[in-house]
Parts: sequence; C-alpha cells; structure tokens
Amino acid sequence: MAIQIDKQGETTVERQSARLAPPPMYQVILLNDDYTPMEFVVGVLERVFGKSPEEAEKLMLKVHYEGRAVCGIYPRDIAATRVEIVRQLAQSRQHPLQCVMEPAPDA
Ligand code: TYC
Repeated sequence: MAIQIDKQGETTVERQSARLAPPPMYQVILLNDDYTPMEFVVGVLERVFGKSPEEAEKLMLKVHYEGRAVCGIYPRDIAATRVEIVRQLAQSRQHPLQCVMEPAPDA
C-alpha cells in the first residue's frame, strides 16, 4: 500500500495490488522416456498436479505418444517446487522420468 499525505493533511491510501503486474508464469512439462512405468506417471500427475485419474491417464498417454505435455502453469516458485518433487519421486524409485519448466507463452 502507498500512503500519501497532501498539503491539506488529507491522507490517501492507494491500493498497490491494483497497479502490480501479474507474476511471470511458467509451464511445467513432463517428458517421455522408455522406462518409467505408465502407472507411476499417472500417480505423479494425480499426486503432484492434482489431476483426476481420468485426466492423469489422458495426460500420461499424451506424453507417451507426443513426447511431452504441459502438466500445469504456475508462478515460478510453485513451478520449481513441483519440478523438484517430481525429480525426487522419480529418483526414489530409480525411474528416469524428466520434468522441466519453461516460461509460459503470453496468454
Ligand atoms: N513411455 C513410458 C512407457 O512406455 C511411459 C511414460 C509416459 C514415461 C509418460 C514417461 O512422462 C512419461 N513405459
């Protein structure tokens, strides 16, 4: 909030949120590989990205057939956290699953 006091002693409180640009957004992308089990990928999409079982299955198959798919679009810190969680889950089961983030194209 910006607070301004003019010469007459009037105080103006300006709501700063109205003037802030929206944060830059990042898309989190899952990449295909030949070894990670399909069920594991479906589980990741449900647990990390909040997808329903049906959405997760559909998205996993999109990655499987097309090589990659966007799992979600988030502010930078949230995107980075989700990429890291996927990395840790994959590592814990020794799967080569790869997840990356990149700036989202402007809406
Ligand atoms: N291609 C993998 C398989 O046939 C399945 C898979 C789907 C792996 C999506 C990674 O991001 C991925 N077992």
